[in-house]
Amino acid sequence: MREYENLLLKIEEGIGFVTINRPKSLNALNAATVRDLDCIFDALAQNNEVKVVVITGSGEKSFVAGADITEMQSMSAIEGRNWAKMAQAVFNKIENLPKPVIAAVNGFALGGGCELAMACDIRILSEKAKFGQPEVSLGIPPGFGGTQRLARLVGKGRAKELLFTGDMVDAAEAYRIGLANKVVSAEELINVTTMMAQKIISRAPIAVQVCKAAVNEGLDVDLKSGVAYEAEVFGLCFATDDQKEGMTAFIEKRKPSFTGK
Ligand code: CO8
Repeated sequence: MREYENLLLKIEEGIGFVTINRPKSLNALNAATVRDLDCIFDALAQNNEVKVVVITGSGEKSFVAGADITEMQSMSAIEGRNWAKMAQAVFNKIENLPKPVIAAVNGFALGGGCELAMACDIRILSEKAKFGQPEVSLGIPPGFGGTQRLARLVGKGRAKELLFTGDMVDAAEAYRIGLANKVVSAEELINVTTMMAQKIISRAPIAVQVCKAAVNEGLDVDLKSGVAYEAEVFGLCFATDDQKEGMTAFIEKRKPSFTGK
């Protein structure tokens, strides 16, 4: 895989660790970083060695402190719309990657950082994490999916409060309102995230993949269409070796050994 200007990539035991690496600006997302994310997620989708992706931020203070304000300051309306569309396409790509993506949120997840974390499947927070959509203090609304994904995650009323006030919430509050799956100490963050990734890797990969697709598809359609989609992918899994292995192993009272086929 190639070198990235503002991202670090480490692949270890099936986990692709992506680190946003602009610590001097608290890992703010400039256009070059969003382009890097676009390329890296294309590469991760194709890389069979990678089963689960983990995204985190460089340094101890910040996951991502938003889109880069210095780059946005002088944008025209058309440039603003194009910037939002470009980043939205990349975040949609992350959300629909056919592998689980976990955000290990090590500090500030503000604006575009909160939106990036919400495009991931699972969010594990350090106690130091802080979430918020402070865009209204800058004269703009969120533009990387925040108005949509926040409401889907925490509900309409709480999303509107966070969007209208621009307030930050700490990790405990983020957990309470459903923005976080787990909160752990800063020291434990990568270990706990790795353990969850390893557990997911030990399960049947195609089954995990179709779970992700079914949840994502289902949330965009009515319940009847969602459960119909579920029936299709459920049926499809009976054509896999892993379904035979999983059920045989259960009956033989042993651990399954999945191949992803
Ligand atoms: N963009 C650019 N630089 C940033 C950003 C950012 N989002 N956040 C922090 N930095 C820089 C600071 O300017 C500072 O640089 P320097 O050392 O050169 O002065 C450095 O990072 C360290 O930051 P601070 O000194 O401010 O650190 P503090 O600990 O005092 O404060 C905060 C940390 C609270 C995170 C503070 O930096 C802050 O409020 N940052 C901005 C947070 C924010 O408003 N984020 C939302 C940005 S807008 C956005 O994400 C919209 C996405 C959708 C766009 C739609 C397109 C049209």
